[in-house]
Amino acid sequence: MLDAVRSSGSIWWWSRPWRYRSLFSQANIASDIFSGGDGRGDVAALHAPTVASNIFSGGNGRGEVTSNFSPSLQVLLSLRGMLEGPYSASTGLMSDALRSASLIPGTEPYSALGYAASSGGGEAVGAATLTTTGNNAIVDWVVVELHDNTNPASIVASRAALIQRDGDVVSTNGISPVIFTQAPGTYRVALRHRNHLGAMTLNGVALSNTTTSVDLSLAGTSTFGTQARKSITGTFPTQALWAGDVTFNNQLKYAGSNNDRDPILTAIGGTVPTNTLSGQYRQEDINMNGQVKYAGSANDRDILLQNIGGSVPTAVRNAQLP
Ligand SMILES: [Ca+2]
Ligand SMILES: [Ca+2]
Repeated sequence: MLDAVRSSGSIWWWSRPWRYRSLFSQANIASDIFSGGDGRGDVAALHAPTVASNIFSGGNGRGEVTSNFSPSLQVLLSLRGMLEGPYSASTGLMSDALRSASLIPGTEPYSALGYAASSGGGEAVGAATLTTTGNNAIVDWVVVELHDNTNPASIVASRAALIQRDGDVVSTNGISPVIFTQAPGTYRVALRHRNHLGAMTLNGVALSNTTTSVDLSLAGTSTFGTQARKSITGTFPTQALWAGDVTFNNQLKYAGSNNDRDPILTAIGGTVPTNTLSGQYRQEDINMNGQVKYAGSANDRDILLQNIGGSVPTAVRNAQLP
């Protein structure tokens, strides 16, 4: 920018940059600001990323674009719970034997079990997430459901998620709260697992795009129904989901049609009860140690028998879900 001044027959040139800097100091101003196009403040720098270009021609005006300040249609849930099968009351942690044996599938197993997700389904976990060890190591896949508060039989959203050894239920990155694409509101929260009985909060929980915590391992968190969880005693007492639903039909059954015991015997060959089956990710592996076992120490059948009452083999236990 040079100005010319004629003085005493000579031409003198000098720079005057300050004049232009002071006028246009803001970044990203549209070049057509004085020619009918977008004006100052309509560009991205002023938090109006989608202002309509027809601002001066009868269309939407500044501040009328809905994307500017609308709330997110997301709710974040920090859920915690325990699975009886892998839980140890002496450590307060669940075993991650399935993970350490590289048996946890990369894609959620619930679709293949016939679970009809109301949303979600097909969630996948990266191999790196399954390398974490310690308290936050991944134990298995679970399903988290949001139920309608006034009509709790209605599942309004569901997501497959991961559960850590210390009970935290996290999204597929192994760390974050579970996110639902759902309007903020009050929902009952249910936790389900492929061979445990699911449980749901008795009360509605206000969820929003700020993380809300729900801990189903605490006795103080009331649950829907009667004895929805198993009360485990020991050094680290907890409320855990009942183990033993091999058939994933919301019922523990030891004898009779569609019982949960026969598949264990069938899995190990069907005839020799002392056989074991190792190194597989199976519904019949109730204690989730990577081994299907019908008799002997740490077998998968005794847990089922205990959970239907321990003495009357025809007794059943039903999941307390609406
Ligand atoms: Ca069952
Ligand atoms: Ca087992």
